[in-house]
Amino acid sequence: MALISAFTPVFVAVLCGIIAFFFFRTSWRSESSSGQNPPRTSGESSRPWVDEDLQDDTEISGKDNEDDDWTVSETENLPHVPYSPPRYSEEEMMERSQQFFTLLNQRRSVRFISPEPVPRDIIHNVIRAAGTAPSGAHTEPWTFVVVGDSETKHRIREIVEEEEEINYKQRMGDKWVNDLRRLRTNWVKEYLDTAPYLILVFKQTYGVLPDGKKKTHYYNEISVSISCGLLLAALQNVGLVTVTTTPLNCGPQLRLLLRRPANEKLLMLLPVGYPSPDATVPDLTRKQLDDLMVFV
Ligand code: IYR
Repeated sequence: MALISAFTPVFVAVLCGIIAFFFFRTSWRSESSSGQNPPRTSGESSRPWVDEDLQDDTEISGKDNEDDDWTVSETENLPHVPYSPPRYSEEEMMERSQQFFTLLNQRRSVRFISPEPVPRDIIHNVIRAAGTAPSGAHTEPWTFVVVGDSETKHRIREIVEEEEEINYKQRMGDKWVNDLRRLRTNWVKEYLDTAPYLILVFKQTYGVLPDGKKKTHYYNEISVSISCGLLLAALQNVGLVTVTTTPLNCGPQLRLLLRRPANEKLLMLLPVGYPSPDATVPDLTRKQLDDLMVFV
């Protein structure tokens, strides 16, 4: 008994030491994850689908580029003109809205694309349609690179498959790979060879004027994403198919291959063509109106 009470101060000191050790270790950990330390690489990221190459804040007043020469837009010299688009009767509106929904509801992401050629003028028109998208301050921050050359398509396939294999095996993580299992996707992308065209959509993170000054491209990612939506609708309208792919970590290599400038970042890669005669798609259903709309 006497021995225990003699050791009590020692026990208390050791206990305090252990508690202090765990306390400081925990608070150091929470600090390091609160943005004080350098960002984690995509391999360790909790959001592995956010491509590192696409993370930029050039549109926030170019704050990372304060030394650069940014232009200031001219003000008030743009004329405003009358606008009167077609006006339909309510019956026509009903009919047109129903038809448009039916058309878009037939769209599916198709991974089996026929090599059958597609007239180039049709590709020109669908890209014109995509280029009608609204954009921040009408900056039109998009570049659509159309690849029809077989060798370039094959090189793109090699780059994408090499990165995608690492994505599936390491970067994406078990949960993501498991979530995709029922869609039967993997890193082998035959459509990158077979599709008559690959359309690589780049967002311009800023513009470069003829005098070399930079121009802010507000909301460039949202603007280009809207243009991609219009492009998908335009393709559906002519009976062509595609699959929206965002090849993770391939942007820089593909940008160099296609000799695009440093202000352009790959947002989406769309293989385009007719579906293969034996094409299949997963038997998915869409949400009903009540599940996707809230009316207030
Ligand atoms: N980019 C990969 C993985 C992939 C991710 C999502 I989210 C999909 O809906 C489908 C695939 C690929 O293209 O295979």
